[in-house]
Amino acid sequence: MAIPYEFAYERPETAEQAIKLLGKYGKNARILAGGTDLANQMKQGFRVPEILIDIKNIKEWEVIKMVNNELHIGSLVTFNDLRKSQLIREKLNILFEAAGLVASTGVRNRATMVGNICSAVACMDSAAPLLVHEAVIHTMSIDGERAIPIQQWFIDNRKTAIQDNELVTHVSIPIPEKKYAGAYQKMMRYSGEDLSQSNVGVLVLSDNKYHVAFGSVGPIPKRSLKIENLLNTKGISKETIEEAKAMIETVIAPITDVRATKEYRMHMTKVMFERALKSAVERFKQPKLITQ
Ligand SMILES: Cc1cc2nc3c(=O)[nH]c(=O)nc-3n(C[C@@H](O)[C@@H](O)[C@H](O)COP(=O)(O)OP(=O)(O)OC[C@H]3O[C@@H](n4cnc5c(N)ncnc54)[C@H](O)[C@@H]3O)c2cc1C
Repeated sequence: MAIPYEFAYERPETAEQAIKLLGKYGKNARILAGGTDLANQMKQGFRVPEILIDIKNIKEWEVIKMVNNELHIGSLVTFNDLRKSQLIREKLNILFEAAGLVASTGVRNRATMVGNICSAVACMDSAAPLLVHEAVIHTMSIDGERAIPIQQWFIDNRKTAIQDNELVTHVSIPIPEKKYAGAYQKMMRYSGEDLSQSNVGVLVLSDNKYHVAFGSVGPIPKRSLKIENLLNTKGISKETIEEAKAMIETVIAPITDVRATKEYRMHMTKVMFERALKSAVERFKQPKLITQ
């Protein structure tokens, strides 16, 4: 299916050129990264921009790097870049794991992590890992720069805190000073190219602290401070895990759609939470690089 209308196309070489164009066209412009979501949205008429601003020539945004105690992931970093990065494998094992479960190699070669959180479709795979790691989204516009904590980024299904004249330059993730380990669980109808029916991320930190986030089971992915408080205060035991699983009923709000019923999502999210928690605890106790 072709895109059934005309639009202008610009490919700026620098961040300054890109934000100037965005400042000029505002809500009539769309940033183009990998295009895996945007091309479909334009074909279906869900997005009808006057101009596409293709950012792929802005090489500084292809980078994954450590800056002091933060890991920075540029807005052109694809899911396969994440998979190839030793830094991600060593420092953000949960994101490495989630990236490997996104679609297929072909899609992962083009799809960026930043495009994923800008599309903000509830079933996205990068949200739970970024939520448990308390990532910060960095934006730029002709009015200046903003740093938005990921907890404030997702406003509704497909709606984020970004303004019409802003683009995302990178995401920063603070690396905990002490030992930590994460685990990600994704449920899909079949292995391979499918969106998640439900997903769970768990991060185990030193001093018996836990971060827990859920995706695909409500309009926006979210962290549950309630479940975290329970685990932080009572520790991990068979009883607390059962208590936390019961609590999930009050935390998530799954719907029935073509991919699963709400009852199945609710049941399986509890199962996946337990698997993710146990796996993260195991990795915390016996750290080793994951390969899958
Ligand atoms: C067949 C298929 C299977 C898929 N399977 C999965 C899956 O299993 N899991 C999953 O999570 N996702 C999946 N996806 C969706 C995933 O490919 C996208 O969400 C992707 O990550 C978006 O990145 P992109 O670079 O392609 O963004 P684009 O399509 O270029 O852009 C997406 C949106 O983000 C905006 N945008 C992009 N970059 C910026 C920026 N720097 N600043 C401001 N706005 C920006 C664009 O304007 C657009 O609105 C799948 C897609 C396809 C086609």
